Amino acid sequence: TRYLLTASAQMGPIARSETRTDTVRRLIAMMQEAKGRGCELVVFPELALTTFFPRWLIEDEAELDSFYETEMPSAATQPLFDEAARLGIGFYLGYAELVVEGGVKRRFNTSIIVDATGRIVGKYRKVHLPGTAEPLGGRQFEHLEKRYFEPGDLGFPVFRGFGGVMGMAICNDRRWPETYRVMGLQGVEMVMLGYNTPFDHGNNQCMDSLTLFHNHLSMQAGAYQNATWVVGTAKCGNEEGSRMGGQSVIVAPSGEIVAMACTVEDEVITARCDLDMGNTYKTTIFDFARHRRPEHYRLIVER
Ligand code: CDT
Repeated sequence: TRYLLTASAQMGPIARSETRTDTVRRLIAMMQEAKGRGCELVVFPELALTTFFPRWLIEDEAELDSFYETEMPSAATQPLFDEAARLGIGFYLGYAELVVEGGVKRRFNTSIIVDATGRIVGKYRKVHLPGTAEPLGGRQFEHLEKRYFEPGDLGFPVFRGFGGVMGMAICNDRRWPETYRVMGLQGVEMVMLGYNTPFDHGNNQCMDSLTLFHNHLSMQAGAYQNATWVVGTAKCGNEEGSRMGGQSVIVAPSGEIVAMACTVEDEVITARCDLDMGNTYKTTIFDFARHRRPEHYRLIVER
């Protein structure tokens, strides 16, 4: 057994007016709680440093830029890294990333893994961007991720750390089986992901009423079918009038939920995750080398 005591640090809403310093303080408080409960790793949400700004059409470039990080860590986020090193705890953090390459601005919806010494050991950029590039109009909130980010260009890498094989995804990625399978083929043992999921995202009452069901369905299926732990962490509650789902979870390789948040506020949940648990599945029903038939899956990459 390889036990990894893991925390999911769900966040309640972040107001548009909340400063990075205030938000980092909230993250640090939850990191301390996680460490106090013996955890070695804490998973924060997607875009955990600001409000979920893709809900608005923001035409002023300087205003838009203010939601992105141009360096990581920065003066505002350094205290989180310092506290991680002081406590000896690692973390996953989602944030909006702005890089300038050849004089051109590039924007990504990004996450990092930071080890227990405060060093960045892995980076991922969200591949599946939901929503639209142009505002749809006629609705209270837009979902403009396709406008504000380009698709990630790093694939789905895995990283050795915390005694196992670690992977990352971000929000909408969790709904796609390919996300987990690409990491599953690299032997992933824990997938960390953060999400911001508004209840009105489908603009269809039937679909929207199943928001929390689909949240768990996706992560439980991904975990089971790839024999991996999944740690899904929400930013949730009523954020600037947009209601978002919570129910952050830690899912075992069996597909079972072993911990779940019961508020839509800042809340830390924890589980003792045995990274060896997936081996039972990886050597039997999901022994990929013996049972997969990739010659019949060509269509998946051709279309
Ligand atoms: N952040 C994010 O990816 N949210 C989407 C919902 C919006 S779909 C327009 C999700 O898949 O949860």
